Amino acid sequence: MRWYGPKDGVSLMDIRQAGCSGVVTALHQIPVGEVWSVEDIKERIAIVEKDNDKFSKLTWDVVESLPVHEDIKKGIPSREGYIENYKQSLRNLAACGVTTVCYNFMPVLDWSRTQLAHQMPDGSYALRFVYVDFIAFDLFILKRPGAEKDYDEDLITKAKAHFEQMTEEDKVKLKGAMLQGLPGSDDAFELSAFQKLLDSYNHIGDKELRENLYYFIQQVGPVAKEVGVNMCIHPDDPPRPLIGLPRVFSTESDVEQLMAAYDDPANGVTFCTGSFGVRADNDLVSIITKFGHRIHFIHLRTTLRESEPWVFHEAPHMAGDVDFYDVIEALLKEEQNREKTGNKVKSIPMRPDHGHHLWCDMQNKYYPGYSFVGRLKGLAELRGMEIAIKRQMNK
Ligand code: CS2
Ligand code: MN
Repeated sequence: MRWYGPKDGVSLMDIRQAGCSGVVTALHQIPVGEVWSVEDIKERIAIVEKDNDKFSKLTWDVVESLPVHEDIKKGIPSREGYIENYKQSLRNLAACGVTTVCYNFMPVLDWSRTQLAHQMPDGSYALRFVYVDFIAFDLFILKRPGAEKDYDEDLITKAKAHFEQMTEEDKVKLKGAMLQGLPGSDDAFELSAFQKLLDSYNHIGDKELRENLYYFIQQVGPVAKEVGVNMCIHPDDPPRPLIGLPRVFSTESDVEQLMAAYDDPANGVTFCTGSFGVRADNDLVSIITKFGHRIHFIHLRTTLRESEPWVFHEAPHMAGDVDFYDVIEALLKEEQNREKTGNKVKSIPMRPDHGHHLWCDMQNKYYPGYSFVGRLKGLAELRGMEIAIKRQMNK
């Protein structure tokens, strides 16, 4: 399970008792771009392992994320210093034995939803993305100059009508959801500062962002390889350009291009079924079959596509568009293959990713999508399915 560190409402004991042997965490307190020192890394390891002499063992298995500074994404000269810092953080993590490192390359925003608390039929709350909400935010709350050219006319008309019908409370919620800030951070974006960040990307289109990503991996990849770190990029969420900003890791073709840009296992993928799976044109099993040996980390969750274009919510793990039977079987086959291919990581770390906020989760303050019992429910179902498929495969 993901753990946001000592200030997370979920405790390490909760995670242990959910049946986990590893945590996914990051040093969220260190500003993006600065080096993660050996001392800070060791401090986090000591916290994670603190009760290992009394109870079953917990270890820090995956870093999520070692964030990439915006200057690297923009490809401006100051990126060189940030790339050097990134390499140093990789060396330090490796020296402490933490060797799976997730990152992403989404400009400005990380994952985005227009609703952080969409009520499900059973009363629990899910994350949801509604394209007209999003367009309404862009045009009428943010008022981004030139935004109109990014949308079809009929969608703009719909968004306008929709915005006019929204209550003030809905508008505040929409703004809050869109500006919630980066995962693990307590600082939301402020509207004008947000627009400034967007402006700083004016010269960056799909082609430039792609080049900057490939440059980044070509620079840090050899260091990761040398020190034995498996880098794994998280796909864009949602997997499409947003708010005038390009996104370049959303499809199977994006995977293929990035894997080729630095063709070494150190350059790998976080296989997030929720992010890839929201696009009907992404064939999840095909991605596993072709690039399984480059998958170093797995996120299992699913969305349900409600309507086109781009209306989806995060469904119960077993009731969305992702066919987990097929996906888990393909992943287990990849793990079996590793016996032959000599890949040193035999069991790929997995986390259940986002979950619903259930009533029992309401008593605690959790980060959106990262409640405890909601995720535990997903994890328990996934684990049951994994065990059953394993039995079936070995018959
Ligand atoms: C989540 C994110 O959107 C998702 O699928 O897993 O919290 C993700 O972890 C970050 O965007 C990048 O690592
Ligand atoms: Mn994910």
